[in-house]
Amino acid sequence: MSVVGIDVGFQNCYIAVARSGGIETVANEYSDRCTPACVSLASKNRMIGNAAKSQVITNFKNTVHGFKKFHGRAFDDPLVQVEKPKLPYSLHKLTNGNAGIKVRYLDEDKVFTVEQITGMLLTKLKETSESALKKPVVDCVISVPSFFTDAERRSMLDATQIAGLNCLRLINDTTAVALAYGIYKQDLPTPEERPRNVVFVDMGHSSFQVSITAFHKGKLKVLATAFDPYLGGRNFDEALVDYFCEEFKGKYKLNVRDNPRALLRLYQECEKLKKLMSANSSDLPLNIECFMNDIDVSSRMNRGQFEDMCAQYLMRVELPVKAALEQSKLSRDDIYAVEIVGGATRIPAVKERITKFFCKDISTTLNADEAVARGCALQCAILSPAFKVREFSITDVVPFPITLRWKSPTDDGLGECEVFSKNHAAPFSKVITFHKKEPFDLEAFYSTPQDLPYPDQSIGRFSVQNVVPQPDGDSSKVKVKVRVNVHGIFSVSSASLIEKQKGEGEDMQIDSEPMVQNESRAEDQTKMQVDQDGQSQGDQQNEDNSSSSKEGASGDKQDPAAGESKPKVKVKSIDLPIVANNIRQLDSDVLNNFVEYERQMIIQDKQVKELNDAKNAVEEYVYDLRDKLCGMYEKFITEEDSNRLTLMLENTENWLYEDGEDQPKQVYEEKLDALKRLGQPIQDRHREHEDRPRAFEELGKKL
Ligand code: ATP
Ligand code: K
Ligand code: MG
Repeated sequence: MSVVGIDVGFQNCYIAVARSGGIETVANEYSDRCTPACVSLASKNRMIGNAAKSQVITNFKNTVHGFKKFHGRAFDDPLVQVEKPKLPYSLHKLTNGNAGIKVRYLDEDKVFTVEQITGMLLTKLKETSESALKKPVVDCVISVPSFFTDAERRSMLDATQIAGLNCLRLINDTTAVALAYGIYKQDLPTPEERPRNVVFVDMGHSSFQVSITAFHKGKLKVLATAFDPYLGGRNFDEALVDYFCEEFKGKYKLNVRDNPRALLRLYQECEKLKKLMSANSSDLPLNIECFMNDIDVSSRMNRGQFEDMCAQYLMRVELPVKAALEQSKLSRDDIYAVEIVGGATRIPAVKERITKFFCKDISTTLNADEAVARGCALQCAILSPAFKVREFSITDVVPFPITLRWKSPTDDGLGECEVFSKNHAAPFSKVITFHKKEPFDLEAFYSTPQDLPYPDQSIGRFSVQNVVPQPDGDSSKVKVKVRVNVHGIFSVSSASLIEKQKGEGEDMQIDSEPMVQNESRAEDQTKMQVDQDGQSQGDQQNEDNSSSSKEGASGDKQDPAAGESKPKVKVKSIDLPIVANNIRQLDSDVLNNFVEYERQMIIQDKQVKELNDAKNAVEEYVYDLRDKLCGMYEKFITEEDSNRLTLMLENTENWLYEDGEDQPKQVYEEKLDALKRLGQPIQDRHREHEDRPRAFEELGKKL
């Protein structure tokens, strides 16, 4: 089992793995620990990560970035419509109404779903972790923003499956950071002591998240989360881009927005300038050569101007911070530390706003770029039975309240109740008791559409089937388990019908208000229960799907229907099937097709890579041998042979740019072999010569 944590950022992705006893962030083949969230499609292959980023300008129509926000969204979604005109690539409405990404790939027009694009990115991240760990990677933990709704989380999980990953947990960004902060702290309060409350702030490229977390020895509990899903580093880039577009219109008569390439370059330069301004408050230049219509442009900017320009964004920093503190019901004095991560928290004005709000210096003890990935890897290590790591229990929160509404075909009465309030502990299961004579539907939805950063409040419809009256015609007691699972996804996870046995008292509660009870066991205890049932701990996340008919339900004790004085009666519980509808998730056959297609694309990329490697090997050999012929090999070949070989090398080089430009792999391999047959004897003579004195030396040492 692999221990891998992945931070899939809007702009930057990081991977951390467990290796030789510790958690470390790993670098990709470019020796870069950051892999850009970028995928570029081409006529023969795909480029992903750093290689794709270098195509952003040259192949802008087919280079996809900034897609994280499209997860689980329809093409007509207002957010998608706002983003669309800013994208250098095209979006396309899929038959299911979702937003697809239209590109040219293998010389054909193709539309990919966002799950496929993220799947491609994850394929790359999977390969990077595999080469770091030198073994196949399947199990992992991946981070998502804390404000992601069910649809977005499900879409993210679909993407992990497309990449052949098994995501053990989708963990919220700020919760991963909290784990990275807490797990190594030796001085956390004991259970009797007051908790240590820490604020975590993460401003990335696209969003701003805040959480307040209470720590005790061996555990953390998130008290509150708040966010601005639309505030991040890119807003600051955009402010600069807007400014310079205006300026260049007047100064150079350039319409930058009409030229996608120029606009993309301006974005890149503005981001660089923004970063420079974080370290430097003086006037800084912006120079772009041959920007548009062969015109070089130049301008200047300083931090003061920049902050004025971004006042509207800076104003928004305080809001989630304040909201989180209010929800946590703590005062500023209860806060032990404010830890900031995320690239955009490096903007001095952003830091100032946070410092000012808490009247407290902020800490930067965590690695701003890597903390999320490290937290993910730590969570993966905790979940892995193969890896020894300090136990640390995590209680997260439900970001948006969830309501359940029910009705059955012949019922006139509709009912609803809020099953999970805002900031309710998660993961968590509850059992709701209904009294029903026939199958019924449960409609789950987010209760507060005005706070939801998603246009549709519905979560799904769950039909509880096979409900029948009792033999005496009475309603049956139906216990329904609702759950927010480890990924933060809601479901009606199981239902059972409790058969009345002879001798049981009459049930007076008929089809009235259902009874909600917290399952008597919290998440950690659920695990114990699972163990008792003879399943391994590793199966815990599959618990949702487990179904078996058991004698006696464990939640029964608190049920008032079974009166306290009555002798304990045996009840039989029968599992009921649940059919989930309107869940925003890919159909399994569609998903399987995507999995298969991804595999084919991986093979295609591998073939292209092998072909390029074979071609490059010929080129390298030509250059290497030519250099050596007039250098170290000079004494080991006759002048005549050397001239002949040099000519041959020159011919090969020309061939590589002409007929040899596009040949099957085998042709390059044969070419290389032919060259080596001539080069090898020279190399051998040289080596023999070199080894001889060394052999004498060795002999001398021995004597
Ligand atoms: P998200 O969390 O929204 O999904 P992300 O995780 O990809 O995005 P990060 O890598 O945390 O984002 O941060 C990237 C942002 O931080 C970019 O806008 C980048 O320009 C900005 N950034 C990085 N370094 C600096 C700096 N020194 N000064 C200002 N901004 C910076
Ligand atoms: K990141
Ligand atoms: Mg991030």
